[in-house]
Amino acid sequence: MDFELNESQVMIQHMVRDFAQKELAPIAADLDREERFPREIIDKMAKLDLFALPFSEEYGGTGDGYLAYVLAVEEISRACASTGITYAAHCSIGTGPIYLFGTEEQKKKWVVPCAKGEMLAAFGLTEPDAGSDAGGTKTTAVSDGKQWVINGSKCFITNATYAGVVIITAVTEPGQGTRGISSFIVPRDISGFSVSAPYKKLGLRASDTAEIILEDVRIPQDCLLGKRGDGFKQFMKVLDCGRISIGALSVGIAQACLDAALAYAKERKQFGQPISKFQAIQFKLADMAMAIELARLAVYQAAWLKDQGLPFTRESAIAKLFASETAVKSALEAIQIFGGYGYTNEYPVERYLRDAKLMEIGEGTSEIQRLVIARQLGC
Ligand code: COS
Repeated sequence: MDFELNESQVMIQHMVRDFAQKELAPIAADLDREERFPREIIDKMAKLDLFALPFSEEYGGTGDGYLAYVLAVEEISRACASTGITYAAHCSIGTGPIYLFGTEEQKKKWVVPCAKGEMLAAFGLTEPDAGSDAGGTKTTAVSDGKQWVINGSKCFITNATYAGVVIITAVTEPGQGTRGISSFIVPRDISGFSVSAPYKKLGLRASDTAEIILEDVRIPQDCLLGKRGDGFKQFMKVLDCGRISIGALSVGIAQACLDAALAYAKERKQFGQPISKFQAIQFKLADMAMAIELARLAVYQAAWLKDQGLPFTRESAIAKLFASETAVKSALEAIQIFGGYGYTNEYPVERYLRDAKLMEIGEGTSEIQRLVIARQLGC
């Protein structure tokens, strides 16, 4: 068993850490306060080929694989989780479905610009009445022989405002449950497609989340992704991948909590010495370090399994669940170490808590992850 990252993965990790700490960390608090989507940072990330990491060279990628991409998600999120979710939603669940299930033509048309970072992608599964029950999709797609006509709405869609393409699910065979759902590639610039104003969120405020409304949207027949009726299973597979990136995002946030809390504990003096000298604080820091290390191992293992072409449904759910709960706990403990200062926006730890909370909700709540793990156990 080899736990070492290879030379190229270490290089990517260091390059992204350097970029994120120099260019992103110093502006993360302002982005959050201004609720500003950092377009210029996205362009810089594209120049560094970060969007290309998980995709093969024939489709505009670098061929570095999912583990390399996960290392990048972690480092970006350690500096700014809003940018982390923008990046992860684009690569794993936005571009991922076309990369996994698209025809050669669809991949050339959509994956290539997405991998180059020339276009952002979004994933449209969730609806007002279909959240954890992803099979409850109400959006419909009806074929008139020449085109698909789509009607419905999708909510909580990351990157909705900026995406050039959205992959959505819609019912094509009513009454057939999850087997009657298909998925479609919907180009953004099309009549009947509109996006609401962004949601006002607790955290991840510099990321874009909005509702997508589809009113008699007509798309060509060749926008169907994979086989008719396969949409639900495709999206479950995509979520298996996406959950690894949410795990990586969580590890990044948790690491930022530890970084901040440790630095503060060494500086802050009470009773005549730095508070890091007190066991009460040391135990908190030790527990954080332990949980982060375990979460990181779980995330890397799931990514590694995916890169090897091995099953990873159970591992990705475990990684997402454990890492997201670790992020929330780490943020709470970091605030406790900062005391009253931690409760103010003078320090970043209150933002870390607000950002971390979404990790327990998005791409399947903690309760859904437990369900997935239990089913994998054969329950
Ligand atoms: N990979 C491949 N196939 C899968 C799968 C996976 N990870 N998970 C389920 N499937 C398949 C099943 O094998 C089943 O196939 P058959 O029709 O051939 O039997 C089919 O999909 C339906 O599965 P199931 O009966 O388990 O569906 P449920 O409606 O019970 O839903 C859960 C299962 C709850 C796990 C699913 O709805 C889910 O993950 N919900 C959360 C959705 C979510 O994460 N939402 C947030 C997204 S926004 S980013």
